[in-house]
Amino acid sequence: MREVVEALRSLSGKRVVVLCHHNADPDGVASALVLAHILRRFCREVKAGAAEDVSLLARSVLSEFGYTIDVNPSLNCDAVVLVDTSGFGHLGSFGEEVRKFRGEILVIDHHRPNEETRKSVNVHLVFEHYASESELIFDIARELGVSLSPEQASLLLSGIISDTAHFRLAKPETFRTVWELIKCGADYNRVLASMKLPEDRSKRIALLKAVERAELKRMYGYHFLCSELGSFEADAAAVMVRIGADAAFVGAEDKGQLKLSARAREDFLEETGIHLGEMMEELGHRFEGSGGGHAGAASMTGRGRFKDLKRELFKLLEQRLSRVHALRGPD
Ligand SMILES: [Mn+2]
Repeated sequence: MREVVEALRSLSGKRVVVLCHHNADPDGVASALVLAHILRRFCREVKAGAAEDVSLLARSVLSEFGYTIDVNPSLNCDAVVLVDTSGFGHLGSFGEEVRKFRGEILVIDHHRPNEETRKSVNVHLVFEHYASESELIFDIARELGVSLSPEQASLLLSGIISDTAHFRLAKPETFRTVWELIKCGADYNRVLASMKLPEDRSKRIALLKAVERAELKRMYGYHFLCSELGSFEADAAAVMVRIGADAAFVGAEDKGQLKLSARAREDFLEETGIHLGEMMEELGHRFEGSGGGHAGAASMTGRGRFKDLKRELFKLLEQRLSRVHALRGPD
C-alpha cells in the first residue's frame, strides 16, 4: 500500500486521466471514478474515463447513482493511471491512443500482470490478492484519508458485487470492506436493484446459439466445451461451466480478428494448477494479439482463423494436462 500511496502522491499538481478497460464493468467504472475523486485532493485536474465503451450493467449502476464517465477521454494530460486493466490490449481500439501517449503511465491493478505492459509503463503495481479493484481503491482512499460520499461507496460496492460474482469469489477481507462501505452510506439494496438488468432477448438467443454450436472434448477425465459466438462470449462460457464443463471456451473470428473468452470450475483449477489468464496470454502471443485475466476467468484477442486458435488452445491444454498427469502418475 505504501508504494501505491507514494506513486499517487508523485502526481501532485499534475493533470491526470484515470482510465479503465473497454466494455467497462462496474468494478472498472467505480474504480476510475473514485480514484479520480481521491486524486482531486492533490492533482491539478483529474478526469475519469473508460476505453471504447461501457457495459450495460455499469451504465445501469452509474445512472442509478447519478454518475457518468467519459468514453475515450482526451489524453491531454501529464499522466494516465490505468485501473482494473492489466494491459493495453484490454483498452480495445483506444489502446493505440494510450500506447502513443508520451506522458507518465501508471498501472494499478488486481489482475495477473502482463509482462509486456509492465516493461512499457512507468509504474506497475499489481495486487492479485484483491478480489476486486474496488476494494483496492477503498484501501487507497482510507490510506490517504479521503472520505467517500454514500454514492461513491455504493459504486465501489457494485464493483465488489460484480467482480466477486455476488460474493461467490469474495475473500474474507472483502466482507470487511463491504462493512466499511455500508458505514460510508453504501445502499446495498439499491446497488443490487441497479444490477438487475431486464432480460435481454438478444443475449438469450446468443446463448442458445452457443449451446447449439458447442463441441464437447474429453481429456484426462475432464470435460471441455468450445463454441463459436460473436457476442456474449463470456456469458456463454460461464453458462457452460455452470452446467458442468470443467472449462469452457467461447469466441469468434471476424474479418481475421479473433477473440476468445475462457471460464473454468474452481476444482478443476485447483486439481490441475491451470491458470486461464496465463493460457490466454500465451494464446494472445501466438496469434499476434494479447490476453490475460484471472485463473478462472480470462480472455484473449488476436489475428487469424478460429479453427487454428481452437487447435492451439487444445494443444496447450493437452500439454498442461499431460504434465499434471505425469507428475501425479497413473491413478
Ligand atoms: Mn476488476
